[in-house]
Amino acid sequence: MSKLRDIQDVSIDQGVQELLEKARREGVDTAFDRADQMSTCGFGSTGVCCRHCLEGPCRIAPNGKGPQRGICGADVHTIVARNFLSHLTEGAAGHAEHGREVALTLLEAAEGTAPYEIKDQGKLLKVAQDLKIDITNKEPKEIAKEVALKALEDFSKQKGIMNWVELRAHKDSLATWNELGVTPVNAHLEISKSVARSAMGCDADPLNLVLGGITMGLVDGYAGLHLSTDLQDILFGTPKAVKAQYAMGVLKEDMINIAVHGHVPMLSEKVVEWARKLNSEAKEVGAKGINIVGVCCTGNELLMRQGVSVASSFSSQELVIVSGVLEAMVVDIQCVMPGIQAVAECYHTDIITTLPYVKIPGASHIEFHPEDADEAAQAIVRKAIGNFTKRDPAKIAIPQETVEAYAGFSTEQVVEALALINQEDPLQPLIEAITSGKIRGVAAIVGCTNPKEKQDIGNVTVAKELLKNNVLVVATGCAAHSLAKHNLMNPQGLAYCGEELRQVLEGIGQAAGLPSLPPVLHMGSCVDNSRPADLLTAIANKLGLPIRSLPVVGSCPETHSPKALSIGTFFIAHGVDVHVGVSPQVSGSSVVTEMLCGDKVSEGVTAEKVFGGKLIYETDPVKGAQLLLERIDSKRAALGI
Ligand code: CUV
Ligand code: SF4
Repeated sequence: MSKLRDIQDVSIDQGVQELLEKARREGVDTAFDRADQMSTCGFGSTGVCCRHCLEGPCRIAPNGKGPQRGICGADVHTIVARNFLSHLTEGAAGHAEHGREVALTLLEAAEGTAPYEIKDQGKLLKVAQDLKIDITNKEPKEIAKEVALKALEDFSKQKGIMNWVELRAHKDSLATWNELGVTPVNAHLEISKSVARSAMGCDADPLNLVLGGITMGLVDGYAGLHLSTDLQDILFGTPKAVKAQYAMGVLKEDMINIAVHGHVPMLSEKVVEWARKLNSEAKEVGAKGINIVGVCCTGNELLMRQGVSVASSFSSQELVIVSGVLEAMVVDIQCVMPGIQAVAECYHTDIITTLPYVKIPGASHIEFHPEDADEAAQAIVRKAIGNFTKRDPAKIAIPQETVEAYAGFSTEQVVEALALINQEDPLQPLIEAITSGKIRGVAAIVGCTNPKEKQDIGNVTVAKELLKNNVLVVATGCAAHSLAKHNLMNPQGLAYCGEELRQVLEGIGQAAGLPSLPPVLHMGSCVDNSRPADLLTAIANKLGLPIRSLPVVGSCPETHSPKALSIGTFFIAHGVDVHVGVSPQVSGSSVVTEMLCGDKVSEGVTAEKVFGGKLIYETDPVKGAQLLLERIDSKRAALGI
């Protein structure tokens, strides 16, 4: 067995370190330790292994020493491009399914068959108007139904372009995509086409395959991110500034702890609602009440709208169970490690899966459908209550630390805060700060944590480097967990900001009656990457510039998920440079690497030439931040600011 990393090399979060130590002591296997025992495959990690048909698997030997084509004759560039496209397709499919589930729920809520309200009627009207739906003399439910049907067209129409692309895309970006023929018609059609073209004997042209990948990025961005955010805001409310706690210390010994984990808020919102309603039943079994804690993007969703505290990001999800005080972990889709069940079996915790197409052997299954959401959520909460007395006192250990974080920065909330400075023209103070150089640029730090990596260090280091250089930082996903836990979402983190950025944050905060805005603005879950995109589109429109010319960048320092690649591609298609700190598994092909990462003077077609933004792969977070700063500066120089 390979040697396990020292605890200090696994995470910079002390609570995670404590729980990992406990897990090792108790003989519990976790992703961090499995990562140490897994040897990385040199073929797979460079993208040169093809499993697209049963003639293979075929793999291309590096340095020309061995076969240079698969049995079908596919060369390394075809194989790498096809594998890259498959990753993007998987990512886009995950977010598109998320969008479709929310659209169906909105429809059922509008028709009165699912127990959800329309919490944000203002947003409903806004989205309806943007979709050019006639709203005169119509009840909110009628309008919601029409909006939901428009959304579902994005999974069915056979001609034209997706409604949500038309609704949300910047016109210059759209013109580029139309010219290239990459604009999606409907999400399902494009995903299906993408799977079909990656099969043996179909698309073999690396450039064409990469362009297919751009379509997947757009499917992800519009049918996934934008559509989900818009409809979730309508159903559950548009986030407003909130204050909550982060880190493992949010677990409470005297309460029934339920972790909600996954992505789609239909389930988690109901669990929170029923946890409140069934609080008295918790007291009957001797607990003080019910404590809901968030994990992964469900954590972000609940934090943003309900102020629910957040226990863990992706890579440490199993360790929440190791605390010995978790009565249940209820999950829906995506980023749910199958390993949680084996860990749960060492404690009293119940893993509860909820969707017919996401099950884990050994876990309990309480099926969740929007129509009977109330019944399912009650059953889930009661199951957790029933577990409270089964705890083993000898196995309880909750890390002490919690960290305060401000979150809830939807685009609407940001604009509202800015309007306190300039009511007529809310974006003006932000634009003025950027043009004057007080804010050097804007960066979105997004994506995951990865058990192979030292948890939080990449996300936090990139953020601190950028803040120090007066870059305004927004965050989503598990990257937001990292930044919050390390004080970058509360006033303590102002110490990491450059002087000029700090003045801007204090100026805006004070107009809103706060000492300051936090150094990093938490914009939500992964699908909420639509929010920074919306903000960019608004700024670009206001300036009459394409998004590609703005000094903005994205960074995904610790990703594990193909979803992060498809979101990154969505941003690159807008001309935004995207840094990744984990290998995107394309280095086996010089041609594909050049298309994604090459620059203007490269031979052949590159993302930078076509879109104005590229992929930057750099494992060292300090260097990664440096490369992003260079890109910000060159875009500023081109604008003459
Ligand atoms: Ni969608 S995709 S690990 S939960 S951010 Fe977290 Fe976020 Fe990555 Fe998964
Ligand atoms: Fe091999 Fe070609 Fe089949 Fe891939 S598609 S496994 S390269 S024969």
